[in-house]
Amino acid sequence: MGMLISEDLIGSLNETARAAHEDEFGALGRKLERRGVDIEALVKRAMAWSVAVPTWGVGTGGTRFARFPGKGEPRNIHDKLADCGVIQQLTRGTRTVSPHIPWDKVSDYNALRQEAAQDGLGFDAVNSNTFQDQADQALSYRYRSLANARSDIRAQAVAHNIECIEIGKAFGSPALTVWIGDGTNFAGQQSLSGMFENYLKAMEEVYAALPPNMGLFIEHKMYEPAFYSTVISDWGASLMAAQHLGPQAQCLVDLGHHAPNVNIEQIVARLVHVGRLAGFHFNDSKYGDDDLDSGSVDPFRLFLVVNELDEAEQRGAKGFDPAYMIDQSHNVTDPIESLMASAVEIARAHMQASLVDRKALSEAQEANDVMAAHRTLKAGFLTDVSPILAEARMRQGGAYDPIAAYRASGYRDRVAQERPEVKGAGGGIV
Ligand code: LRH
Ligand code: MN
Ligand code: MN
Repeated sequence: MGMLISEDLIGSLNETARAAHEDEFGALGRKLERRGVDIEALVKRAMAWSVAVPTWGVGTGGTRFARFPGKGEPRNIHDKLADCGVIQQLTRGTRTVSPHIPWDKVSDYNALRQEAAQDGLGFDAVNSNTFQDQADQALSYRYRSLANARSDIRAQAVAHNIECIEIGKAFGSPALTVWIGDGTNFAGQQSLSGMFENYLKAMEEVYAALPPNMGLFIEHKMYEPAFYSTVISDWGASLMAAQHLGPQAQCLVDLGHHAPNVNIEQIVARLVHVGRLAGFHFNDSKYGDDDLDSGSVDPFRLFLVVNELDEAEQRGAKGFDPAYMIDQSHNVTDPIESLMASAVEIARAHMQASLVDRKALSEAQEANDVMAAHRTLKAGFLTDVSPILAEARMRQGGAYDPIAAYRASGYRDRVAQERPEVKGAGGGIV
């Protein structure tokens, strides 16, 4: 691994925290022992956990109204990989990155794979982008892409996705993720059924270009940028498309892409049941696709979703192998800090879910003992698993407190000397 943050610094900060950590880790170990749980097994489980970081997440985000650039923002994919390397070095729970094409376009993808490996990183799903126009593009996506009424525009969008599959092969990516902004802003603008049929025809061509070991992840979103109708608006449309296309197509759930208060954990359960859960884009939200930090608004909802995943894993649900990714936009924080905090919160939910006594839960459910069932589930959520997470990080060379170590390292100031300030404000998500 590249020396992004001094290992001596991480080590000395960890030593300062050591006595308090050991005290707290010991106390938690004894508490769990009384519940018949071996803390050592949980530490191993925490060490094996990983969530992918989006390359677009390390840049300062923005909204439709403005973007306020941050200090030392990454200039290109090389800087983004370095920032992702820092996140992995300190948290040890983000072993892969999820790239977005053409935002991360380079001339040699094999070389980029080697570069990432030097920072201890591999590649997760490649994301295609037909929701924006690029400077060198022949035809506009103004009236949308894979579901466009015009076959030449659909063909251009198909060709881009096939190029992303080729890039994914060079990266060793497990999947191509396709999210389209296609839809309409006016009633009558397009045929609702015609758009879906055009989408399926186009996606058949994309699917046909997949190598046998690559998945096609279909990401639904209720609205935005289309505000009257969206082609792949929910898990129903997503599942229909996946089932139409074939076994390599699966449904990706972005936590922010649903109506407020939708029971996302139940969507997870349904997609697990049908063997089509591709994976996740983790974030948090209050109103819509807010792309806030994971666990920052409603950690209990995050726990309930991750609990469904844990349950599926523990019972060995058929074909269950989801890809976990973060998908957030950081507007008022240092993106590295937000991504580290989020990675820790997602790992926390994973540990809390791992603590749920599945046997006691199913016994309570069978006996229709509602309160016992609820209390059994909640016992996981209410346990402070921080010492397990810290132990898992430190055993792998990570930091006791990733954000404190990052701040002490002066990394942002250091890279700001090489990365010129981006002037001006504009809209957009990256
Ligand atoms: C769409 C989305 C999708 C994109 C990303 C930038 O809202 O969640 O995953 O690829 O944002
Ligand atoms: Mn997403
Ligand atoms: Mn989104």
